[in-house]
Amino acid sequence: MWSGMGADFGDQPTKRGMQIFCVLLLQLYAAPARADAPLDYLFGAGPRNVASLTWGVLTISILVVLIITGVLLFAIFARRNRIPSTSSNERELVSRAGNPVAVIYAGLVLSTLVLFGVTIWTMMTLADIAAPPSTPKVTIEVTGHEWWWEVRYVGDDPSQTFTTANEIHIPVGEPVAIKLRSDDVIHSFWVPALSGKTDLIPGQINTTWILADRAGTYRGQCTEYCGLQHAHMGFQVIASPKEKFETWRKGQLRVASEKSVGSAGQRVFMQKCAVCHTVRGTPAGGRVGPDLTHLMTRGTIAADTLPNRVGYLSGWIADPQHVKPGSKMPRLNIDGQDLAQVRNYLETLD
Ligand code: HEC
Ligand SMILES: [Cu+2]
Repeated sequence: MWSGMGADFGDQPTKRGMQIFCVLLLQLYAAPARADAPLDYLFGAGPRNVASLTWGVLTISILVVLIITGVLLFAIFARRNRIPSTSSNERELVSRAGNPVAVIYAGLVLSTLVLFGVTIWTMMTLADIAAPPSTPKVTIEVTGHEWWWEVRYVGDDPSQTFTTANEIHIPVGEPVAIKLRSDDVIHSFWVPALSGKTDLIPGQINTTWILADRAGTYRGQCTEYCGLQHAHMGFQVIASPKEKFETWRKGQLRVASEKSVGSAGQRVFMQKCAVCHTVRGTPAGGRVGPDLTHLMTRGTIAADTLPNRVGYLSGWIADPQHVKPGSKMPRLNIDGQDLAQVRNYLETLD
């Protein structure tokens, strides 16, 4: 009976251990949760030297674990065989032939050298990425809000400046300066494939820079716990070739489409939404929520939480608290007709 229980107790932790191990392995190797916009720092598109450092330190660490495990196993099993198993209580003294302390010195010297090397490599990489390789031509101000990102492109003059949300477009192969502010609590800006983390601190402007050497969509995420919807405070960085980026930028500089000026949907918007949302070129000038002037050019809504498609958009407007409980956009008790009209209006904002 005892042995049976012993087996039970012995088995479970091993199984659990295996499960955890497998999950960790999967985390490393499985396809990212969103293949179209991976949250991935091992195969990034940012500064090469950071990736080399990551892989280098990872390899060294794995080697150290393997070597130490090997030496430990050797010590356990090789020794065990050499000590004659006597049934008496007499134990043979461990002999100290040669100079066993030399092994300790060798270990100390070796690990000091390796650690010293890694420290220097890290310092050199840090110094390398402290400043961008060339002066950034594009400057973006990113403001953290609970729980979304305001993104402002700062041009040479005000006519070249515009605001959008949750989607940062950058030209490929060029460093882009990012100025970080917060409107409420501390957030943290992280695009794993492109850069390290930088905090957004109320009352302070932190700066960082990003560079994508491949076109693509990279996911970003707030990584400083900032309240209820912290996990749904994502964004996307979309890196495209220079001309494509310029086309996008020019598109965003326009004021809102005039397609539905004076429509029923716009009236509902002015009544229920304009206190919080801006639509440039119309009287709607609220600053509590994201700028919606070109909402339809964005791939997702609610900080990379929902795809920007008709159904999700209606669902969001009808009940944002269902999608992101605690969100600063309240449930507006909007009836079916108003909902359809305001949604139609939003769909013209391209
Ligand atoms: C009290 C302020 C407030 C009001 C009123 C309000 N919103 Fe919002 N809205 C927000 C905030 C804040 C967010 C960001 C929520 C988030 O992602 O956590 C938001 C997000 C959105 C988004 C997603 C935008 C994006 O790019 O992610 C849409 C679309 C939207 N609101 C439409 C509307 C419409 C339509 C109305 C009127 C029926 C409305 N809102 C009324 C504050 C408001
Ligand atoms: Cu946050």
